Amino acid sequence: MAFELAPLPYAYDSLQPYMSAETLEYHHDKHHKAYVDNLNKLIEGTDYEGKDLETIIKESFGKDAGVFNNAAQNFNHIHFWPWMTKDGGGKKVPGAILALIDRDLGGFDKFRADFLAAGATQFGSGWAWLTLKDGKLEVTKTPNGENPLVHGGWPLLGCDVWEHSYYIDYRNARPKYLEAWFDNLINWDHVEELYAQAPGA
Ligand code: MN3
Repeated sequence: MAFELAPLPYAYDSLQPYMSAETLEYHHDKHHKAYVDNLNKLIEGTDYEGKDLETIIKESFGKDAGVFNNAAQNFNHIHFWPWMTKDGGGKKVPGAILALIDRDLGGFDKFRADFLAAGATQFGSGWAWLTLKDGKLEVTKTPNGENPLVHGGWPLLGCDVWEHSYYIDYRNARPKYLEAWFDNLINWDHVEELYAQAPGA
């Protein structure tokens, strides 16, 4: 069965003023849709057809760039929408996650600084991540559509730092976008859900 575009879990204007309706209309309806459509076209009639998204991502990494890029970006965006919520962000971290941040990342403030730095220093398009790997949290960054799944990790939180995610609202000011995103939009409930789903958790 072909992959379908995951619906945006809120109204287009619900993340304003931190992310505009125009950004979400383009980002979800054009960019995410294109990844899904391209993925379906590329896997039709191949061994990938019928496999689940994570399997396709892992099997195509380093082998089939077109399939990989579109499959990974579909996965990343399926989570990017619920990683954001109106009135989110800031220090509303659930206790269980905060305890891990304290244990592995030197506390909330250092985690925030490291996450923002990862996003700001990713050269060109990519993602900043809070990743669970070998039972420990890490802050990482990846280029293009790459994600922690292909590096033995499990993504708990990711911020899209492709220009299509911020250029309409912030122009070239990626660090401003990252700060606004982190402090006002993060949906920690989805981070907690992913933590509960982590392989081996
Ligand atoms: Mn994107």
